[in-house]
Amino acid sequence: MDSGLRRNDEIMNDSILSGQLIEQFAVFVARITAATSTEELEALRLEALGKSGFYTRLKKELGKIADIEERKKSGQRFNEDAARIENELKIKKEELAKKEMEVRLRTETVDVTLPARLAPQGKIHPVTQVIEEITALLSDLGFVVAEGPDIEDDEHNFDKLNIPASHPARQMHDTFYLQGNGAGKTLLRTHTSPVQIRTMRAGKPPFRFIAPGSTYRCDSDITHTPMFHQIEGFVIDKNIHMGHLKSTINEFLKAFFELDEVPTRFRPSFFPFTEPSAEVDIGCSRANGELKIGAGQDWLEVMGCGMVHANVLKNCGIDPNEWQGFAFGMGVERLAMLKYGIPDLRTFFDSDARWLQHYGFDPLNIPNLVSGL
Ligand code: 2U9
Repeated sequence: MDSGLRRNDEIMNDSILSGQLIEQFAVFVARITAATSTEELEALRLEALGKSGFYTRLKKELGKIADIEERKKSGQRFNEDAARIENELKIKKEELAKKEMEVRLRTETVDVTLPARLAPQGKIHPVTQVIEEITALLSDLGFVVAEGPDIEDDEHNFDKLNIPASHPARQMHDTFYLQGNGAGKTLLRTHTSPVQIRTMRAGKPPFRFIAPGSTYRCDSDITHTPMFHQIEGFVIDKNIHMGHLKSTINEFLKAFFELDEVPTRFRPSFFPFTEPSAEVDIGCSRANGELKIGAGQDWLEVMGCGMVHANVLKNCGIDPNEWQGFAFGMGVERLAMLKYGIPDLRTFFDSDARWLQHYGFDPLNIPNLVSGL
């Protein structure tokens, strides 16, 4: 009795499954044929063959068919149906994609006369630009670039530059000390001059290089920022004298300000690392409150310079009776302000993108003397 009942249930179950298979196949084929868009077709594909689609679910049920013959028949039919559905989907997809493309080609237009939408373009900061310009034109006078660390020690920043601990010049530099006291304390370099010390100690004369870079002084007002930039020029060779210094600076200033003539005045001054020392003024006019460089009755200080002090050479193992040289130093921001009419030093480091758009320079336009500054 029991076994008779189970048999009836099984027959019932088997016929439900094969009935579903036959019925759903016809339904899917009809729906695929009627589909009008690729989105609708994709939804149908998921419904039939997707992870929880009809055929995927049914596959798990097939194994439960009790009658072996029936299971075989249903399995075969299942495989054929699933493959045919997949094929129908593919054919329909191509047909619909073609139709949709035809509609787009008929209806969508491109106005080729519209202005292009330009990608926002970054700008080169005036400090970078001026360093590039000065590097380009001094490289034409035979200078190469030397670099050194921003974090220095007393020895390279002061001692070797003829600025001993007791020297009042140390107070002139408002130094950011980082750690330690006495010998070996670290600091943020107050000028790029330690680069010259390191370069001299690492090599042998002659030398002809520039040292551009960031420098730091604990000072902040309308004309000072705690971080600023310097470029120093440095020449050590045989029989170098003040004439070489003056002609180099004169040529440099004419090239930098892009003028045929720039009157200069070398005013005696003092730096511990040069002797004699001078400050360099250029001729200008300030008529009607407008600064004009290169002409007029006024003077404007632009840089400092001098012959390298014999003590500095000795400190670096160089015999001052055999080798002499000159050095000059300038503030990059100051030169950028003068050349490009930037009125306020503090705006250089405000990180205001509008300021940079206004005062910045186009990238990929590296200056050189052939294509011009
Ligand atoms: C060594 C020997 C000599 C570098 C020099 C100056 C004069 C100078 C200032 C200009 C404006 C710094 O940025 S600023 O405030 N610099 O006036 N610099 S001579 O002389 C050196 C450097 C290194 C070993």
